[in-house]
Amino acid sequence: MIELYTAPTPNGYKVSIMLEEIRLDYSVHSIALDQNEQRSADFLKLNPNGRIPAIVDTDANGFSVFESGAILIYLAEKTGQFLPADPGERSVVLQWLMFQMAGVGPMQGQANVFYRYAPEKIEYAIQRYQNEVKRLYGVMDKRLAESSFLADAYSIADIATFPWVHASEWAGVPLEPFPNLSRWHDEIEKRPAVQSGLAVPVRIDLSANKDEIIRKAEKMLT
Ligand SMILES: N[C@@H](CCC(=O)N[C@@H](CS)C(=O)NCC(=O)O)C(=O)O
Repeated sequence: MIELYTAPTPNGYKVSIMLEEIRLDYSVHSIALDQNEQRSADFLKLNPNGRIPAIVDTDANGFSVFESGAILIYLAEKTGQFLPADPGERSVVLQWLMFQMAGVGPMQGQANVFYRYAPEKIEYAIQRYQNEVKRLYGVMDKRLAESSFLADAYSIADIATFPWVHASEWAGVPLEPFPNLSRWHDEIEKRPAVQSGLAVPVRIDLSANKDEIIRKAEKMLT
């Protein structure tokens, strides 16, 4: 059994989608980011970085894993799914996973902060991060013109990237200029496991709950 510590954010959805895809038994611990539960002493034992997601594998003597990319690799290796064994094929998956972890996530996260949450709107910072997200989306759009998925088949690279692209509007980056990325997004969105994963710990409608989400994010960022 996997214990998942999460919140309704793109990094959290990566792991809930993965757990739904691999059909592993899991229980959910919802972490209230606006109450700073991610910085509590108990949670810091699981993730010294004080961020969600984190998992505990009760079948492996309570072994815990933090960093969403490392969690996806752990679960893929544990179940032999969504990360090929062949060194070349595996490397392609890991290249796109690293691209997400080091590029799309951090840049889009900062675009969210400066475009959505920051009380002071700093035009230079908004442009800087939105333009970087657009550049990264362009790289994926080109790749997806010649490939159905980021790697050669549906993999943890797609699972890591989908929740961020799914929330592109929140960062003020529309998907229309990226037709291949849009096609990829729409196909992945239809997967039943993806729909179930997006409802963990609760399904959030970003546009309907805009003010509340911004208020909660402001609390977390102080
Ligand atoms: N590199 C980390 C990033 C995790 C991360 O930034 N999580 C955010 C939610 S998406 C969080 O916990 N934020 C709480 C905070 O900043 O205090 C990962 O991929 O797991």
